Amino acid sequence: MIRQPIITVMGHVDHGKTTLLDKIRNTAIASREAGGITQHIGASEVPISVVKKICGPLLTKMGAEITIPGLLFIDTPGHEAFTNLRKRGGSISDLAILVVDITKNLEPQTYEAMDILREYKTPFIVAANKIDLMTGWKKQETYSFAESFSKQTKEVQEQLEAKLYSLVGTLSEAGFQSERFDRVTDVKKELSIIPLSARTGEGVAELLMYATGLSQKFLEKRLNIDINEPGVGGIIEKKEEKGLGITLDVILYNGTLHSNDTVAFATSAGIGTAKIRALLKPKELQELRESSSKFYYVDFVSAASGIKVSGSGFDDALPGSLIISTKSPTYEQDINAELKEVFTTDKAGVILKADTIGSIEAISKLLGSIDVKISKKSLGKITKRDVLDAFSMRTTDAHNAVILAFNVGAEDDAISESQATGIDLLRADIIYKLIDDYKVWIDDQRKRERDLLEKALVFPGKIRILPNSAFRISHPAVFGVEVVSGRVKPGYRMMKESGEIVGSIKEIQDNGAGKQEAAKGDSVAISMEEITFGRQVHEHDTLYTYISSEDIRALQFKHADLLSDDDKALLEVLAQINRDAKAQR
Ligand SMILES: Nc1nc2c(ncn2[C@@H]2O[C@H](COP(=O)(O)OP(=O)(O)OP(=O)(O)O)[C@@H](O)[C@H]2O)c(=O)[nH]1
Ligand SMILES: [Mg+2]
Repeated sequence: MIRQPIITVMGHVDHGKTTLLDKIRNTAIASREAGGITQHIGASEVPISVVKKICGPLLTKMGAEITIPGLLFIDTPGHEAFTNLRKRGGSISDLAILVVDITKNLEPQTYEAMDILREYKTPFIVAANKIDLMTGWKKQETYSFAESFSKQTKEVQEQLEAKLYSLVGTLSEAGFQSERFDRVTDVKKELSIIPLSARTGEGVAELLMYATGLSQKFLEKRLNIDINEPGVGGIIEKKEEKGLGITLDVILYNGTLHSNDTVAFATSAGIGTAKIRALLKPKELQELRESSSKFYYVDFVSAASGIKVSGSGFDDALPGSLIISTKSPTYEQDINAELKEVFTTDKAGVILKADTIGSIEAISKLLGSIDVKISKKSLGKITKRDVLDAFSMRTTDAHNAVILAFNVGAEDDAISESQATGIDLLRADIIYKLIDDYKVWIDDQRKRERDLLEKALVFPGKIRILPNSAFRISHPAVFGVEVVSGRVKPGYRMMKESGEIVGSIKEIQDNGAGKQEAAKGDSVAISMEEITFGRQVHEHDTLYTYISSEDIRALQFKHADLLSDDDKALLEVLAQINRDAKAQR
């Protein structure tokens, strides 16, 4: 049997994913969403009859006989859900539609979506949405872009072409060759851009024609399934439903699931199993994520399908996990393999917490791509144990001692422990934001380390004692100096050109105010406890910071990035003084 292709709609927030599906289904789900934002993964089946009605004669234009029974669309709230639908051994999404608001071009989540699509080698079509917002656009009563476009004025057409041209440019910068669909010569090498309006419907015919045609032409093998096989799918959401208890929203992508099957899935403690009590299917063109009142009970369901599964024992099921009928002889192996792959960690690294297996998987991949190691991955709130584990990572590398948490809160004692230990908790509910926060954190960390290092290191300095500037002769001696090169700080030991150490700087003052450092060009007063002015030091004397030969080498080779050219030259002078003094002794 040929199953329906699973087509995931992705893209930046508000670019029109749900509205596009509404147009295809003739529903109005987007307008009912709280805050106008999609917060759950959706799934809905569009039978081929509806596709045919929208496309008309266009449908056969791609030259393939249409045998697929319809399209199973997955609506996503941004990127996160997408990886939830990915399973070991291949993705359950056969094809994707990347929705781009043509008035805005590419945005962060668009890029993130493209990264994910590239990573999983998922073929996709670009829907250049909101063409009706072109100034002067005259809405036409048609689903066909070609027809509507031909009826627009030359100015409007040019305006749209310019927008598309810019889109092609940014897509190319992102590494994807693309063209307006009717100019694509090889669909395997170039992305097809379909200009459309989810609001008016113009262009939806071409979109469906491409989605159907590409599936039929290139995915046929993949869509061939044996419905007698045990059902295999992915858990996209776990929800409490009135009268049903904890239910699972599942995308079934292989085989058949029966209403009396026992199914296995991943839990944080390993493999869990539960007996299905009821299988509920949304009616045609209805959304899986909508209220279950629009569902009907079925005895069995075959792939591909979005279904709600109810039964007792799903409480521990991890969203994002595989769900497999235990009739499958390999269910244990399959789930264990998945758990192992997702939860494999490094010996040393940051600590990752997330809400679903899918997000653990996605964030792990993204962190891996910037060479960040992870020492612990787990689901759920940040616990005190996590903070302690992060703390113990300090011994490996200070940059490992941090917790990255996606879409989860923190236990109270975890927060107090983090404050006590100084372990930072980076929390975000957008994946790329979490990664960005981590990058910022690392930069801060490096800067702080550098500051600390700068404080701890002794840098070269050369000062000259000013004439008529002795404020005090001794206990301590206080006199004016000019910093000729480098810098001096309280605590620095000073020596003469001969290498003889005269004492250390006690304080630096500038017009009566204490200073932590005086740099080249500054004239300041310094105090030194051990000397008597006029005896060990005199007007016009030059003094140098004493730095041991080993420390000079350490500065030159390990911390060269902290040195100016002047510093480097002065270090050479200091090294020479050390050598001469040693030869004298
Ligand atoms: N003018 C115009 N507005 C559109 C079009 N498509 C969507 N919109 C509007 O854009 C806004 C966002 O649309 P949604 O469909 O909710 O966007 P979405 O991509 O599903 O958003 P999330 O699911 O939250 O990521 C709504 O106000 C829509 O009415 C279009 O083609 N033309
Ligand atoms: Mg939406």
